[in-house]
Order: sequence, then structure tokens, then C-alpha cells
Amino acid sequence: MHTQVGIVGAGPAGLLLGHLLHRMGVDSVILEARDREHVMNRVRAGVLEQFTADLMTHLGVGARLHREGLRHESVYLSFAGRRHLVPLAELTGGKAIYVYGQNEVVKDLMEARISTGRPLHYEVQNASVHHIDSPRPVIRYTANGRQQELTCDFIAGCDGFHGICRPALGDAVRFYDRTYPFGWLGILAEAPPSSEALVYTYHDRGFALFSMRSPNITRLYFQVPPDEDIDRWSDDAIWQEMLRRMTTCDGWKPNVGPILNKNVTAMRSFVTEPMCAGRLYLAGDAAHIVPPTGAKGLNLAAFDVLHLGRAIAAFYRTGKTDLLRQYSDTALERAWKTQRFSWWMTQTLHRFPDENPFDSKRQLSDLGYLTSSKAAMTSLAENYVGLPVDIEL
Ligand code: RFL
Ligand code: PHB
Repeated sequence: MHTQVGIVGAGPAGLLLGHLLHRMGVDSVILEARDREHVMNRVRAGVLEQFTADLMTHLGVGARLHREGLRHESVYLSFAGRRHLVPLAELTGGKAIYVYGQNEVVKDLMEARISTGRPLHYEVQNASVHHIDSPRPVIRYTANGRQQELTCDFIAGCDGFHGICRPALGDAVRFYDRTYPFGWLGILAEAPPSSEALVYTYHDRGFALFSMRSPNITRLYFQVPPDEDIDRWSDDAIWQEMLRRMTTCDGWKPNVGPILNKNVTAMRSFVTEPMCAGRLYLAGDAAHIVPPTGAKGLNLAAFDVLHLGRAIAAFYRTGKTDLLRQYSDTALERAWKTQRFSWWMTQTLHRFPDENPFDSKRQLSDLGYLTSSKAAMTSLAENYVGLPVDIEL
């Protein structure tokens, strides 16, 4: 079997790349290790930048996002018992964020892929990549118990942080990383959201975040130790801690309801440089991880994919490789700006085990400055809604 682009991984990055390439007349095969239901039902991201929503619209996969997604023009920062509104749209010339679950994005992209009739194989085992320095790199894998070989012009490693593509880049790459001394305990609850905007809370007991998925479903998180055992937390204990951290002096608090899903996620920052070797190109979490505090991982994956898809299509159209050669630098420039923002949000809003009273005073002062200075708030807003991107294909 041969294809122009072999894509490893059918998360948001792999599916979006496949669709973008399809729109530009380039064929691809997508190989995914897990089964379809698992990929579709994974509860992860919830916030799309304006650019990601615009890109989905531009690619013809934004109809349900515009029907069912929630457009938010502001966000709250809460500390010392008070919520402070950050008017995102007002500060950024009308840009907003969209609350739309990652699983919904994946569902829309899966359907789009199926309607193109192009190959998307689930439950592929033992994928490995070979000959990346040759013009005909190869992906070997097992499907239905049979060994398969797919030759490609290019391979896109969209297989997330634990995938097999990043290790295949070889020795010329360098990694930069930081782990954090905390994780997030996250729940989905059957309860109507009690606030029209997300609420990021700094509290003595640690960070907490109020978000949502729909008019009936609330999504909440709070900071816990990184190795926290979720089984230690009864539903009652989770609600008690959520309410303790989130309730403000004016009596605002999240609505309580049955917990539908709960888990603990560790947090890290991670960057691979460069994001390619030979004809193997990484995109999304395979190349970089950000802590979720800035709500950026999926959006960064969309940025990578836009630039990789554009570069590959330009190669087939003109035979030129300049965009492919620039891909890693272009992607890394945004990745580092996003790392900076996500790190800053994380260190401003969380309690650190080794901090002293100076640090918490400084954090509170940082938040006080942020919510009283239009300049500081504008900087937060322009990063949160996403720095400008040209989405023309
Ligand atoms: P994914 O989603 O991990 O998909 C990779 C896919 O590759 C498959 N795979 C393989 N397939 C074949 N062979 C192999 N050997 C394979 N190894 C792996 C996997 O099964 C999987 O299907 O990476 P991708 O596509 O790069 O997408 C990245 C996003 O998933 C991630 O950045 C976001 O979820 C991050 N994130 C958020 N991002 C946002 O933009 N906004 C948010 O609000 C936001 N909130 C979050 C988040 C991540 C969170 N967690 C769970 C870390 C909230 C949380 C709690
Ligand atoms: C979410 O709704 O899951 C969400 C929102 C904001 C974040 C992270 C996750 O920063």
C-alpha cells in the first residue's frame, strides 16, 4: 500500500490534518491504536480559541460547533473571595472563545473523514516508522492480526505524548520540559452551569476551575497532588472541596449534581526541537505539552496542523520544499509563546508545596494588578483568545 501522507494517530491533530489535506487534494491514511468509541468518548479539552473555531468553519466542519458550542466573550478570575470579569471580546476587537468538548470536535472530524471515503483504521497495533531519511518512509503495523506495510511520501506523527513517532526522530532532537508538583482532579457533573463565563479561582487551598460543556453539564477541576488516587475521593468529598474553593463572598457557587465522570491528570510543559527529522513531521501533543491552565493544547495542535497541511499541499502543487523546511520553526515560535502563557497562568493560579508566604502575597498582588490594569488584562485576553493566525489555505 502507498499513500502520500501516512498519519499516525486519530486524535484532533491527526483527524484535522487528514481533513485539511483532503480539502487540498492530498491523500492520506490515518492509523489509530485505540478503538473508535474510546477515541470519541475521551473527556479532555473544552475551550477552542477563535482561530480554531474559524479554521473548523473554513474547512466545512464547523456547523455543529456553531449550533451547539457556547461562545464566551468573557472569563472571570476569582481570588480573595471575589470574581473579576475579564471582558475578552471588548479587549481584543471582538474575539471570543468557544466552549465545545474535544470529543465533539473529534466526532465532527470523524464523520467528515468517513464521508470522504478516505482510509481511517482503528485498533492498529505495533505501529513503527522506518526509513524517514529516504524519499519513501514506511509505517509498519498489525491490523486484524496481519502485518501491514504502508509506504508514504511523508509521515505525520499525530500520536500524542505517549506515541511512537517522537522517539523515531533520532538523536538530533532536544527536549525541554518541566513537571509541576500538582495535578487536576476533574469532574463532569449533571448540573446546569451557574455562571455564564468560566471562573479561574486562586484559593488558599489551591487552584479551582469552573467550566461547562452544555446548558445541562458543568465541568469542574481542582488542584491536587500529582499522584492523587481518584478512589480516595468520594463524590461528597469532591463537592465539599469544590464548594469550599469556589464559593465567593457574594454567595456565587457552582450548582451541584450527579458526577458523571471523574479523573486526575498530571501537568507538564514539554517541547521537542526540532519537530521533524527527514520526512517525519510531528504535530500536536506528540511534539509539545502545555499544562491545561491556559486551555491551549488542542489549539496548538490545530495551529501545527494548519501549517503542516499547507506545507505538504504546497509541495505537491509547486514541488517547492520551503514551507516544509520552515514548518518546525513556525510551529515552535507559537509553541513557545503558548508555553510561556500556560506556564504563567499555572504559576499565578496554583499553590506550590515549597512556597512561602511571600509567594502567595506576590500571586495575590499579580492578580490584583491584572484585574485593575487595562494593559495587563488586555495581554491576558489576547493570549487567552489566541494570538492572530492567518487561516487561508
Ligand atoms: P491526542 O488527543 O493525545 O491524540 C493522539 C492519538 O494518537 C493515538 N496513538 C496512536 N495511534 C497509533 N499508533 C500508536 N502507537 C499510537 N499512540 C498513540 C492515541 O490513541 C490518540 O488517539 O493528541 P493530539 O491529537 O495532538 O491532540 C491534543 C489534545 O488532545 C490536547 O492538547 C488537549 O486535550 C489539551 N487540553 C486542552 N486543550 C485546549 O486547547 N483547550 C482546553 O480547554 C484543554 N483542556 C486539555 C484540557 C487536556 C487535559 N488533559 C486530560 C491533559 C483539559 C485537560 C484535563
Ligand atoms: C475545560 O472546560 O475542560 C477546560 C476549560 C479551561 C481550561 C482547561 C479545561 O483552562
